[in-house]
Amino acid sequence: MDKAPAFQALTVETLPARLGAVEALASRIGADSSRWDVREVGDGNLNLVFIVKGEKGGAVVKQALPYVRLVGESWPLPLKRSFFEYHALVRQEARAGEGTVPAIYHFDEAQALIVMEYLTPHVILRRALIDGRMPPKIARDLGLFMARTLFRGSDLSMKARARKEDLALFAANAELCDITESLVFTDPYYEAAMNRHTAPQLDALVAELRADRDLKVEAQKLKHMFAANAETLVHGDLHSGSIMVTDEDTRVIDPEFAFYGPMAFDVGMLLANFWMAYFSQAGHEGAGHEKAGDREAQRAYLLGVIVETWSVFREEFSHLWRSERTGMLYDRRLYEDRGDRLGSEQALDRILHDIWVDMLGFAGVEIHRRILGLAHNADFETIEDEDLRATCEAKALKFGRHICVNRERIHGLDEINALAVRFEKDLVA
Ligand code: SR1
Ligand code: MG
Repeated sequence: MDKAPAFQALTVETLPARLGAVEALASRIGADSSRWDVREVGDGNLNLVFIVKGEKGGAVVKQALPYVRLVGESWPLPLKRSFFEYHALVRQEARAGEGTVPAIYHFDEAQALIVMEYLTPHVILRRALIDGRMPPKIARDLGLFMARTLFRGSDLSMKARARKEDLALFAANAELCDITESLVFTDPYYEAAMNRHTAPQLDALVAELRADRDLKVEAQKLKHMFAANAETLVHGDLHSGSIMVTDEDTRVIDPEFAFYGPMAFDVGMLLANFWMAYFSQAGHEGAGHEKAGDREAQRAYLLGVIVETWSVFREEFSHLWRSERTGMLYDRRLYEDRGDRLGSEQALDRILHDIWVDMLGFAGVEIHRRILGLAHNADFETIEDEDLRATCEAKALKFGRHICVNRERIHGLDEINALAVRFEKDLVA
């Protein structure tokens, strides 16, 4: 049997010749590869991303590199992450529905590349929020996406053997989990070599957070949960840079960090990114034609998105609990089949309560790592005035600490959003 050719990174110049014979690509964009227009557009931390356009249309080619692009060849990373991304996309589409993730046209494991749908005129959600746009459907689409993928990938829905086999498959995504375990849960809380923060403005606050025993205990407890609670297939990197939007459409992309972990992780990471967008708005006021204060509507929109995302998640999760609970957990024979619907509702309330509490913890550490760790986000990074950026970041850091440490005592969306407003207006010591 022929061996698959060894991995070789694509370039703008080599892509047409190397992929010209891939039928799934040629049939979509046009067979004459000499006429393809190729652009490398990857601005993420890890991979190459090409947009390829031909006479019939366009497609995206995403290829993993054997190292972390953000850092360079000194940080090797397995190509197999592309395999996990492909398998996660397949499962997410099956669980959340067609049109929630990009359609996959072709997967080449040896070349670590996925050919997928070119989403246009979509933009990255993070960019849209920085620009002051208010895509109207994101809360509903993302609430549904999370409820459906997280419920249907768990023992609440899947047959026990199928889930355990899948868990074993994704357990090999260890290096990507290791990135999260280090960069999210540990590095922000000590002077790790690759950390950076806006200095000297944040120095005192950063020292305070690194000396904060309660915070560090919580961060390690959350890390333990992340590593040991293999509850469902999570996306694993569900931030606003992993979502593409138009006003009508929402797509979740980039699930290469997928693994079996806690349901609350995806929810917490997503809401953390909305809260960071909220705290960064002051830094984008006055941009272009806008005057100071012009981002008030954007702030209200973001708090509304947080409320709606959680409400839709909760409602859909509850609906699936009642209609699709076919796994080995909370067996219907213990509840509905013997007329005890209230018992099953009590169990549901408890599960949702646990997701809520853990979600707040994961959100808190995600906020911290984006300001103190290696991988920052554009919401804050694009604020050029460093004093203004630090002011926004400090509020977010304090809010993150509060929701992480006090998460058992925060009871609902009104309370959490009122807290966000108080931190934003500097009304909290
Ligand atoms: C070294 S990778 C840094 C970050 O980029 C990815 O998008 C993940 O969020 C990861 O933590
Ligand atoms: Mg990514």
